[in-house]
Amino acid sequence: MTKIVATFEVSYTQILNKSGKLTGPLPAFAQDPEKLIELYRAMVLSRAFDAKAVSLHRTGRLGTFPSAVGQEAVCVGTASAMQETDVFLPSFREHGAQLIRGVTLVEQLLYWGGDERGSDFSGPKKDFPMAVPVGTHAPHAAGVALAMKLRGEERAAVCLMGDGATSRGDVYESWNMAGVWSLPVVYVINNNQWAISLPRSAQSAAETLAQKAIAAGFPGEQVDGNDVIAVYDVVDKALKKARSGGGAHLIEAVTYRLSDHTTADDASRYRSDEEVSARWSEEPISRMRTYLTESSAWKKEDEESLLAECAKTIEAAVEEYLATKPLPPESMFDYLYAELPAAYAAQRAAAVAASDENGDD
Ligand SMILES: Cc1ncc(C[n+]2csc(CCOP(=O)(O)OP(=O)(O)O)c2C)c(N)n1
Ligand SMILES: [Mg+2]
Repeated sequence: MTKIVATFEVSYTQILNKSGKLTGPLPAFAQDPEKLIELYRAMVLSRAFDAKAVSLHRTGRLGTFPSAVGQEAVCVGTASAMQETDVFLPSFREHGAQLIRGVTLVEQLLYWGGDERGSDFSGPKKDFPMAVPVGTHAPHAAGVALAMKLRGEERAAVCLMGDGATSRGDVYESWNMAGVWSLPVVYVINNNQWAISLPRSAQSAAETLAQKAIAAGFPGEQVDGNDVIAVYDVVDKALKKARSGGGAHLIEAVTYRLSDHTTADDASRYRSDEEVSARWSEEPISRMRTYLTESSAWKKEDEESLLAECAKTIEAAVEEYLATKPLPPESMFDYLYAELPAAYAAQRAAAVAASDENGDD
């Protein structure tokens, strides 16, 4: 005898399509145009900051930077659905989300400029610093969620990662524990179709990345990652469920990386211009602007003043960043160990001596 012992389905949610038309009813939170304008403004600021960061890198004033052009709705929708008391564990392409969490532009510039103080957030003290090692923050997210559960708190952890991260062993281990212990954690996959030069098709033979959660015993779903209303809505529901004891959830936000992987990459070496230009028609900001404009909530003058405001905010942050006195070179030894191992003590002393010799103060 053979019988079916398990079946599963993976849903895909979209509310606003690429032409800025509604494909389903607006969720309650989105009935207030002010809320939609807030999401739109955050996406525009994120993109403007992105462009500035890339030009700072090009002119030698910032380290390698991972642009998130085209993926603003994933970050803004996810972070906007979070409560202040939730804990955010980002990977490295999440400046749009960190902005909403209260990490300042200056802190973000310091981080990408190689200054440790950029990870000492003045805002969300409990949020984690960016995880540059791919997927290593997923087990941390399960640990954070376990602590919340043991303490009986109504909070949740949110872990954002890329499509490539879903192939990592530690990510599977994290999902396994999140399922077994029914942890208050929401995993959001920013599926931007690429892991540097590796396309999604070569990343996994699974039909969706969302279904990987089902093997771990909790729901996985897809959302249009270029639709900020839909991203907010599915993350909001998953978070409410997680906070009230309903366990873990995985959301695969389907989007596209319109930029190079980082400023150290040249994506034209592995993908065609045609592919990229076709994807520009799906990006999240213009569809939202179309929707707001057509529903008379947004005018040309609003757009102009928003762009001017973003430029001013960013310029002020850049000025403060560039005026920040760098930490002394020996500081690189100071934040890893409670007590510096002997082998590094000599290196630290050499760094102090070298900076004294160079006249650094
Ligand atoms: C453990 C580890 N292996 C390799 C790398 C090098 N690396 C940096 S980003 C990246 C691809 C990540 O792809 P994805 O998870 O899809 O995130 P995306 O960059 O597309 O946002 C790789 C392999 C790394 N940072 N960490
Ligand atoms: Mg990716």
